Amino acid sequence: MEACKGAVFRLTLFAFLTRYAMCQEYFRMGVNTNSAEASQFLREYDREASGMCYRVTMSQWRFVTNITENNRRRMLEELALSSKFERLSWRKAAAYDATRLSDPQGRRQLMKIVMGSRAALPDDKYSELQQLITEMKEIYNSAKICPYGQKPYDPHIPREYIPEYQTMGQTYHLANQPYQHYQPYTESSESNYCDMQLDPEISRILAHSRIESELLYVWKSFRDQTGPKLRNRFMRYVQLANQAAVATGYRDAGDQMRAPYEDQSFRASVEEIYNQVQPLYKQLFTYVRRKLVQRYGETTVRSDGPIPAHLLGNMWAQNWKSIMDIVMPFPQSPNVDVTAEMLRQGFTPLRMFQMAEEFYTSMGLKPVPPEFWRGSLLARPPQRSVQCTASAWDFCNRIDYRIKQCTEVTQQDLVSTHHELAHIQYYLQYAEQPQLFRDGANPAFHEAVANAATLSVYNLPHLQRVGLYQNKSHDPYEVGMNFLMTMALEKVAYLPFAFMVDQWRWSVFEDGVQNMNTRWWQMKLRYQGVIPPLSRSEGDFDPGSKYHIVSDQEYVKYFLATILEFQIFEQLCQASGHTGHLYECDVYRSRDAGRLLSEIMQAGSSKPASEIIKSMTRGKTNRISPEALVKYFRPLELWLRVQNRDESLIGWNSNYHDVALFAPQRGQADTRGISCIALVLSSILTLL
Ligand code: X8Z
Ligand code: ZN
Repeated sequence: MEACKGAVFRLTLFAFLTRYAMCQEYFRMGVNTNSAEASQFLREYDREASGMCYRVTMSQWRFVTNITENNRRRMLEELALSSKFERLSWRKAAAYDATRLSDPQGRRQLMKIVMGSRAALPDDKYSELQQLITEMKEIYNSAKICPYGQKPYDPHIPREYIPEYQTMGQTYHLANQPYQHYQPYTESSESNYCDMQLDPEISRILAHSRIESELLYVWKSFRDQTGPKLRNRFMRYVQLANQAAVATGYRDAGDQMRAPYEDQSFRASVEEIYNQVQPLYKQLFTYVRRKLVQRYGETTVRSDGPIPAHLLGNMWAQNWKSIMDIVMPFPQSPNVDVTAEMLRQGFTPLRMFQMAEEFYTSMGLKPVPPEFWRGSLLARPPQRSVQCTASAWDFCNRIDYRIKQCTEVTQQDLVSTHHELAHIQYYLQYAEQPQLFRDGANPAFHEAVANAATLSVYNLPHLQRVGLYQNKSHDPYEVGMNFLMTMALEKVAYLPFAFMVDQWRWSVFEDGVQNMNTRWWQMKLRYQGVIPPLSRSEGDFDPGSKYHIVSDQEYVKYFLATILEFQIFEQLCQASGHTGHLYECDVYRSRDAGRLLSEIMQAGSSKPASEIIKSMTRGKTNRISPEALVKYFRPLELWLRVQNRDESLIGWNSNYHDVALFAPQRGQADTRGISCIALVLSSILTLL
């Protein structure tokens, strides 16, 4: 289960960049320099914004924990009110020349209101943009596909993809849910027959089916149900988001999205980090590819080529942990999962949350308030429809904090419970900041802090300390490598994907919407080394298969969070006095680690992230650095190098056929009239 910070309110008023020294000439500011007036405005804003945030968050909570038409309507009404409030506040804030105000915290708050908003657009365009995003999200969320291989017959799927007879009735058993692989079609099931959604049905097939034709079918069908309906709306969205950004003083909407990082060479910084982790990724990639060649054969996976994107256990090839069965380093040693032990000891969702709370209080951090236990939804309620993705909620009144999680008694959910409670801890720690600063130091911080804490929870020493794992007579080296491989499939495999999503989005904002799908696959090939399993065209819109693209959520934060979580974890481990492998560190019961964590969290976004990193690393650096991640995986990297020693190529070679899968054909969506050959050549050149 993926986990997330809940309140969506901040997505509209998303944080921003102060770009301080520059902003006078760069942004059009107002003329009012009266500091007393500005302070008065900010005090009122703080009160009203907190109240507005409470109402919107409550309406969203009611909707996602009880999905009814009525709750949806109320939520939309509250969101409309909050949009009005945002526009009004923007106008008031933009009347000040923030750069001339004497109080630096006031300046920072004013800049936050003005620079993160799209309220500089005229009314009609602002509403159109909001409406487009709502529609795109609805199209995405309502995408459904038919089960594999039965009526209604899809003429686009070649004959060889019609299911093998012998797959009928095969059943996979997952953690708690038996999964029926093949549902024979009957007339009576027609009404809800084509009813498979991304979560959970389609994702489960991609994770657990090992039938190539079935993987291909769901991979393609989901894209057919999303991309083409989203493409034109997305193009208009790009136009309007760019207009809003320019009217606010940015070059384009990508520039505005990068602003909260307060780093003038942000793109170069991110690219440098990517380059530093690429060698590790290529080692992992090369080893995984060999295992896939062994599993699916050379005709499906070329032994020095890119990997077809449907074989990696995930719709976007972003998290490969579901193919651990194919790539496990030491299958004779266990891949530790304490689910069975938790069930044996009679764990319940409530006990899991109490245990996670004790993890934080053992470090001297805050217990959750009574309102948390009263208001949270910790298990799937019977007889009502709920959006089950785990999330942590701050109701903006310094009292009410909640988690929504349809908890099952599994190790995965135990980790998720600690992750969500870390978000709550963050909310509690920065609660005394003004509303505008109640957020992570930059957009990557919340996820990074939550994941840093969970890095401690996953590992064997911790599971032993809390009585969930007894050291059996297994080879500790083999158990360690299996553990690190699971972590690498989740974290290292993810990095190039998390990096490329916004590379693509920024390029669309910057260079325009022509050949969007080709450019998406160029980047997938260049950074991830994956290709589409069948031919794509500009009629497809594969970026639209990723929710964060259509819902206007920036993505590079997940790349940076994955890097930063290891950096934070290493600092916590140092503070706790840990020696030895980083992957074996447990910060449970360390007051010193708790003190450091609370220092990181307390400032919220009142200071630039660089200051927080500098004090966290005791002056060593003020930048996000991948050194700790590389160190964490070093033992696995050494093992991978040995496994890959006979490989002719670490990484991938792409050829004409790979690129032809997604380069536009002559005359198709090639607005500049470049011939097919020229485009294929230029694609190959870009890859070099
Ligand atoms: O979007 C999410 C969470 C909400 S913050 C479900 N995640 C990213 C994704 O799904 O792509 C968590 C991992 C990365
Ligand atoms: Zn999270």
